[in-house]
Amino acid sequence: MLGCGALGKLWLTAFIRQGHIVQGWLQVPKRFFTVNIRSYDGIESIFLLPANNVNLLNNSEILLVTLKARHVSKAIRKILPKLRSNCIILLIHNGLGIKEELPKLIQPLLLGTTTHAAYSKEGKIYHISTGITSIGPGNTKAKSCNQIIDILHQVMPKVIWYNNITISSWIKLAVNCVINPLSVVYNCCNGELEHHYDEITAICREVIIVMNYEGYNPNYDLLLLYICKVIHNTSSNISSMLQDIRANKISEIDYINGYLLKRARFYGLKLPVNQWLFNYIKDKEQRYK
Ligand code: KPL
Repeated sequence: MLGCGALGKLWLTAFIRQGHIVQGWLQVPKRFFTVNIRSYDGIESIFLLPANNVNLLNNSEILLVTLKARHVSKAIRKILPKLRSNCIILLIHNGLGIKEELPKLIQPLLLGTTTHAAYSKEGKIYHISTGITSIGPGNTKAKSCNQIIDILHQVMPKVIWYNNITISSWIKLAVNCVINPLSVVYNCCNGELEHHYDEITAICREVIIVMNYEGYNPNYDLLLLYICKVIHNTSSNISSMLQDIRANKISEIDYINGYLLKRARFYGLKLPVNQWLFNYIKDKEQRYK
């Protein structure tokens, strides 16, 4: 596991419960680390897990990367020489635009998004809502990797395979374009956004315009309904962007609304609402002490 934040630890413990051998690859190397987790049904468990063991890494069948988007490509470049050629690399993160940053891989690459929600507080991971992980091929070598989905599905349901993952990634992008920056503007948990329907619809309209140019034609009402459902299901959650801003960390805005704006520029489009949100978050980040 590359990226041992809340989501990474959630997957690690889920793998262990199913009897798989796992390890964390930590930025500050350690031989072991603990994971203290509270599942969505309230059960608390503590695990002691191995970390930074090169032998284990050399023999890994799957490298699951749950790092924040902006750290993914650098971390993969570093670890790549230690991976065997058939080790599946699975990226699960918010936003789009990472694939373009990656080096050419000989390994199968899978791309995924998830609606599982988890956060970390005072050293403990809280799995606050279960969700769906959508996975699909990110290169031609991964086209026949769909059997891994059964294992991942057993580990942390639900996992769904898509031959074309890009549409799911765009839908997740739409969710994040709405919830993440708006939750920062109002400094609120996701559920509070139910009171800001006008902004939600305005952002969503702009996302749809770009999606149409990209060749996708999602139904506006259904997309809006889906976003509202995610807001409802994750109502007590503090979005990852608000968590970053509160902790004075650089957010994933470049890969969320920033990616949308990049594609819009490509088509000669202007997206005033998303541009405003992008500038707002950038401005916040520049004010960090
Ligand atoms: O992905 C999320 C995030 O916080 O980054 C949502 C779905 C908005 C849940 O909080």
